[in-house]
Amino acid sequence: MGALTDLIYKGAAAVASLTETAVKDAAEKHGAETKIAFPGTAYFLPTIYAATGVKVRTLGDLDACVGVLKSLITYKDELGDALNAGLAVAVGAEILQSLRYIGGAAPEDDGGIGFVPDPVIRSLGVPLVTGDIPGVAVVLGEAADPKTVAGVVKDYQTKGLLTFLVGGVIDQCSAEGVRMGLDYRVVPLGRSITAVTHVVTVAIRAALIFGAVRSGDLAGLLAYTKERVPAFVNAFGALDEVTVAAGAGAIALGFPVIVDSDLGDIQVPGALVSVTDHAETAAESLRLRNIKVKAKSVDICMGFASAFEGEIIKKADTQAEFYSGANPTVELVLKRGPDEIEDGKITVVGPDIDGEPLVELPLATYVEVAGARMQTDFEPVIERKLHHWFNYIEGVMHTGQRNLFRLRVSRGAYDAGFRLRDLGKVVYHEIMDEFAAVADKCQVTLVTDEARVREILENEAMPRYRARDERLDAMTDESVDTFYTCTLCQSFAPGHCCVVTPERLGLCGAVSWLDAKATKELTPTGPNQPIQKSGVIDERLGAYESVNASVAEATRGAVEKVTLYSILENPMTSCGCFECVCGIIPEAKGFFVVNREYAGSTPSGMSFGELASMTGGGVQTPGFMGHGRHFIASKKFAYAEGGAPRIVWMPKELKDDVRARLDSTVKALYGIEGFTDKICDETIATELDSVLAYLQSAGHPALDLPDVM
Ligand code: SF4
Ligand code: NI
Ligand code: CU1
Repeated sequence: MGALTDLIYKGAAAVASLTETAVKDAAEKHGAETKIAFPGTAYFLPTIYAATGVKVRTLGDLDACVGVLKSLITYKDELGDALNAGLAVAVGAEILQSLRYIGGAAPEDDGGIGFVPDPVIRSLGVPLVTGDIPGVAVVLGEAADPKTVAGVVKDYQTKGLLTFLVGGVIDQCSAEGVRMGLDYRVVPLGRSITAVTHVVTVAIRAALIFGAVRSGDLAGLLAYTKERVPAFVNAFGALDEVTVAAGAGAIALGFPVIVDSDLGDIQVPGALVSVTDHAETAAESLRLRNIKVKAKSVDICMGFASAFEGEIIKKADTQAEFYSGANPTVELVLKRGPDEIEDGKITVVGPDIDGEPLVELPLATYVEVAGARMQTDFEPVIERKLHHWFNYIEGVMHTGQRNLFRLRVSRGAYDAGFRLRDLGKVVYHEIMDEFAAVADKCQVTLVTDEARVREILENEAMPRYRARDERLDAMTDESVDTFYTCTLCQSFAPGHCCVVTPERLGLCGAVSWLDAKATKELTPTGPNQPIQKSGVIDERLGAYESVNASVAEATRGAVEKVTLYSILENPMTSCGCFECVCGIIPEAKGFFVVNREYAGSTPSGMSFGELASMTGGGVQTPGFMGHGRHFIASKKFAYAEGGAPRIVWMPKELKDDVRARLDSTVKALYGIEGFTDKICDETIATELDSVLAYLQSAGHPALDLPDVM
């Protein structure tokens, strides 16, 4: 053990003295009062804040932190104490990186994106809980042979992992043609080893955002990252003591460190492991962190993985395009009787994608599913998946749905032999895999013949879409006798449970009542459990005894009372991955709503990130509530407080997105025309006085309502 602890202490001491000097120099140069903050976070310097509760705001605040840092380095020949020294390195690295952002300046280029803002972490919630992103890899150092590190990173990419790169590996991967960026799930953080802090703070903020871990609770923090953040570290190349000490910090957080040099007997089983054969690095890393990758194997010539979902195909690289703006297009999934279709039959009707690019064609993706447990309600649930499945194909890009979409096949894919039939293979394979419980048989037809596509569009698809929309519109909370819990996010937010009703989708925006119903059918003991609606306590609040009982059970007593329609009285809890958050503006007698994508300020003086930090982790915070975009135009939004007419401020983009539905809801319920235009946005005002002035001049109905609280 001696050799390892020696290295860790040496590295930690080096970082400590480096940090101390840098802080002193910065304070002398800029003054102790100078502001210091990472961009886009409500958690100050997250490691320091989470571990100690200290809110660093100025350079002067850092002195005390350097003191804490040094106190963590108490020399003892015990690995436990040495791990504390590793945490000291995490603190030191965070301070050193924060100095790059002095006074809100954009930092010098370090070859990566640097600090990861809170909204990005929140957006990762759903893919992480669904296993779409099965884990997080941190790849650092500089490989002896660039091909080896690029190979490992590409392997993670095809498995859907989120990989962060630190150090020389960034340039090595880039030279080897690894595609990078959040969309490709390979994120370069920076060339300096201290840039590793930017992934450490992601794990730490996950504990604060989703886990309701309180700042200052170091033990709770370490337990959370160890149990719930599926991350590990791969260190390439020669190891200096600073890298080893940083590795000790990772181990303290519960992340195994796999190095490609031979550590001999200083290895620590399960925590610090040598894997010298690069062909084994990925598999061994996943095994050590117990990460299971959902195998996706379709017999097509191109890659097929969730990691390709964000791939963009430019027009110049496109072999064939199917675009509603140019040709009729349609996607339709239909339920059929068992004798009406032939399982596994894939048919192409009309010309394939051969010819000089750009080949432009109509397209109908016509999918028929039969099964004893198949329901017409599942048609749209499966149909919406087509978008994701097509995007998972390397060399295929898909946007939109139903009769309005754009699908591109790249020239690379075409040259490799990809043809229309392969789209059918993917659809068939995925339906039989993901929807195995309801699909006994499936048949896929791809039509490019224009007359036939038009026929399907006009005679079958449009009437079917209309019928579904009518059913959705008619489907109210009153018209059903079952709601559903959703506890998918409990892997990150153990105390949280969503209640999903026809008029209130999950706060992530990804789970509607129909989705929940389908999931219950597909995995009976899964995350969506039915709640029989009974024991009305208060209709206006949406309070039910059965809902309370189910939520109490699902949260193991953490939440005992929840209302479906109130923001002020026992509002639903949030996990952290909500699309929007709302809060009160008492002076305007209303609520404002802000979406995750909006980076500016709101009339509350706070940004989305700051507001979001007021709620989450399964805790009820009356007055603040996370919710889905779609919920804004629901007749049940803030119903107990007076409904949608209470909305006084939203970012412009959000207004435009919900306008049509919101206008019609408010008109139907309250008889008010053109309501969305009465809502203020950032292009009009964000300062309270000017917001109030606008609401007055627009005749906003909230001003005539009683005080909101
Ligand atoms: Fe998570 Fe709620 Fe969405 Fe379920 S509905 S995935 S619990 S946010
Ligand atoms: Ni998607
Ligand atoms: Cu969530």
